Amino acid sequence: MVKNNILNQNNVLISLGSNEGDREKNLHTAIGYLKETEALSNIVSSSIYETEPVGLLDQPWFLNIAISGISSMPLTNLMQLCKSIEYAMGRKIGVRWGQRNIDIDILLYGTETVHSKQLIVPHPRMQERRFVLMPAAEIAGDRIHPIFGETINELLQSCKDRSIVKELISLQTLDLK
Ligand code: PH2
Ligand code: MG
Ligand code: MG
Repeated sequence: MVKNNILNQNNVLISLGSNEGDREKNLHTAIGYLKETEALSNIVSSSIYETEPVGLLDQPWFLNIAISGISSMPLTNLMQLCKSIEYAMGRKIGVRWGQRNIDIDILLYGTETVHSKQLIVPHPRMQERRFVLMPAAEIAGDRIHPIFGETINELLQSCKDRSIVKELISLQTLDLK
């Protein structure tokens, strides 16, 4: 297998969302866990956006954020870690696309593409969702989607989703320490 580089460090792009409880605190807590476990280093985060629910409309508005970082953790382990953070934060198994206190989705993992029963990377619906692409474009607009061969900025430009996504807490004022 050809590794991305000799240290096998991968540039990871993650989307987080919350529409239950203290939404902002939930995002901070989840990012804190990712830092603490050293799953990700060199974390860069987007602003926090308040977003209209997509898929299942009758639920509270979300806060969404995107973060990028470097990870030397294999993709499946990182996915398991994201799931265990959701579990540790008390996420309940609810309806698909329904209300949740925290959702952590891996969008991109280096240039890897995986399509298994447990995991699909790149995230299969990222190109259809403004609430994913807007925050992601803020920190990784030039990153190329390994399947579509287009940048995040280009995907955002051609995205037909017109649901509302508004910047709530700008990167400048966001304190993610
Ligand atoms: N997540 C979903 C379904 N719908 N809508 C918004 N605005 N933000 C989300 O994070 C979101 C959603 C399923 O993961
Ligand atoms: Mg999701
Ligand atoms: Mg998810």
